[in-house]
Amino acid sequence: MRRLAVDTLDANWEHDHTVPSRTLYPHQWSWDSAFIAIGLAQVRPERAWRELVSLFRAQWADGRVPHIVFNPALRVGAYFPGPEMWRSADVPGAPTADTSGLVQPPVHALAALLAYRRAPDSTGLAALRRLYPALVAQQRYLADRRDVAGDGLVCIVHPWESGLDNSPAWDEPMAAVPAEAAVMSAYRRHDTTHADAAHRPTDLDYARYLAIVAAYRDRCYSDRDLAAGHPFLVECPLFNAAFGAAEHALAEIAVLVGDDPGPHRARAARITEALLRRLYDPDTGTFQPRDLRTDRLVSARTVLGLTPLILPDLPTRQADALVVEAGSARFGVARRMDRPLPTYDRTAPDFEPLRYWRGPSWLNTGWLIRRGLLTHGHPELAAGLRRSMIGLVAGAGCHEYFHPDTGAGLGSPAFSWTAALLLDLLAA
Ligand code: 9WN
Repeated sequence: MRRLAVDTLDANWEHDHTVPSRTLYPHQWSWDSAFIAIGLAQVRPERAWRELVSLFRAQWADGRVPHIVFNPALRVGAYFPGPEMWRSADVPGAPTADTSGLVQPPVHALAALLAYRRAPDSTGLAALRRLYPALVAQQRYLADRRDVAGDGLVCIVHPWESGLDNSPAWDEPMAAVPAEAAVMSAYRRHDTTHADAAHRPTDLDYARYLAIVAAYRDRCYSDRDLAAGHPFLVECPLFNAAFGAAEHALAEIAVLVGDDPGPHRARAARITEALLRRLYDPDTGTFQPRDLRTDRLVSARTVLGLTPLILPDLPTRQADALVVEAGSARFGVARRMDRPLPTYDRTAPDFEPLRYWRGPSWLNTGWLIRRGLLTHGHPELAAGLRRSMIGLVAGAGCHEYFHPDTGAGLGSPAFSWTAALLLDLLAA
């Protein structure tokens, strides 16, 4: 299995980064690079650092780390929507490379810390020193520009920023975005030529994705006065859990590079406190996204709500409630799991076992929750989840995601973060 994972990562390596998939996603993606670096650190530490450094080379002057960095060597149409839709070159402060204008969950500081711990040598320390100011600027962008509600949490402005693009968590806020599926006849979707359309987001989803991109692009990706009219404004539990975990990781990195960890610890505590105040729902015992356009928590129970378990300072009461939710029939985490962890409540009437983030099992969400279970003293549950995830790859290979009942491989068959996180799980 280790061999398969290393071969997958090697085949997807592209001069200074790893593509998530040669067919579906042939450019560099932000949070993919973080997960990939965690796995590369096990087998090719030098590449782990190049992966992160190349991504941060595309950081914007305002500190945002773009969710896609386009490879200029690829043909027009290699991915949709491509650079012609984003037009980053027109925006002051954007890098030389073409990029998107969105961000993804900031799991990079955690990735850098884990990569260093795996190979704590002088090369790693030099890379940490180089990355540290960029990681701090990434957090500062999110804290200063994206705290739309002024409550200490980051607001995402597009479902793509969550990384769980078509999660049922976004159905309520997306329903308010005006768009017609018919506009898609003017475009050529690239994803449905490489994957089954029945497994991917719908044309109506894509019409809304494009409408939100256009709204953000037409304001030159400025975050000023977003509350006054941007069509999608949501506080996501996973994004904010990553935001808090990044401050915990930065506190440790600060010690290694000779900076003061105190401000990072203080910020981490404030983020956990804000998550508890704004996104924890005591009635359901889980975290729910908040739609800032209605100021209401969305009701869908998705795997996003379990991810604040990665925060070491989550109080016992809420951590215990999340463990109960994880172990419920909705998610089925157990010492011996009979089925893989789904991305959505498997008892919900609109659970879809084949469609992308609306049911299938993905290794990155499982990896985060396993980490959270270890952090909060549940090694047997963490071991059950680990075995289940390794079993998925043993049965189907390094697929992008897996059928949440049968474990059959779905999406791209050679997906980089599956390979990378498998390497990390095998070493754990
Ligand atoms: C849009 C690359 C990315 C992941 C996301 C996943 C998917 C893109 C798409 O692929 O999103 O960003 O085209 O569907 O949802 O989490 O980073 O692997």
